[in-house]
Amino acid sequence: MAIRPILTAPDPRLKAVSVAVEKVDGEIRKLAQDMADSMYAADGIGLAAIQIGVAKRVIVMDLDQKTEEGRAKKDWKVFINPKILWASPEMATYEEGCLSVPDIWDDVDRPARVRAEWLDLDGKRVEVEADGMLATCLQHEMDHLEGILFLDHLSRLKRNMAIKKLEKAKKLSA
Ligand code: K2U
Ligand code: ZN
Repeated sequence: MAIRPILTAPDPRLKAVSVAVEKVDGEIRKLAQDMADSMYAADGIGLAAIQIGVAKRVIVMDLDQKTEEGRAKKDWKVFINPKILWASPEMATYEEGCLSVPDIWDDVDRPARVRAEWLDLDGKRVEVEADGMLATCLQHEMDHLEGILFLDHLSRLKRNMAIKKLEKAKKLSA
């Protein structure tokens, strides 16, 4: 159990391309637990390992809606070495935010449905066709594994304005 600090943009470490997990072992299970602890502490619904500074292709997610008392049951899922096998031509738009891009939200268009595969914490291969929030969040987190933030999908003007706001916030909190 360890809540680890979440990197916030601008930070060159968030641009790293994460490396594949060779073996799903105790180290990866501890990393996944720390990621889940950090995600819940920040009230997020997803987190990529790079967001806590670890450039490994690991994502955790808990899309269950929170109740007043917080999440009724912590039912987080782990996605190791995720790959998108197919993406629909139809697109969907969600207002996205990011624990690494505090206080900035904007609409992002992404394929509405994706077929993806990954390894679970037992090292077992899973393949699912996802739509809705799972499709969006999975694509958002997989962008992180390539060093891509949702800001990179916005217009140059919006992205530059967001970076300026983030730089100012960092200076004020330094
Ligand atoms: O990478 C992340 O920080 C994960 C996002 C999950 C997400 C973002 C966009 C679309 C779907 C899922 C966060 O965990 S959830 C958004 C958020 C952002 C800041 C504070 C709290 C929650
Ligand atoms: Zn994010």
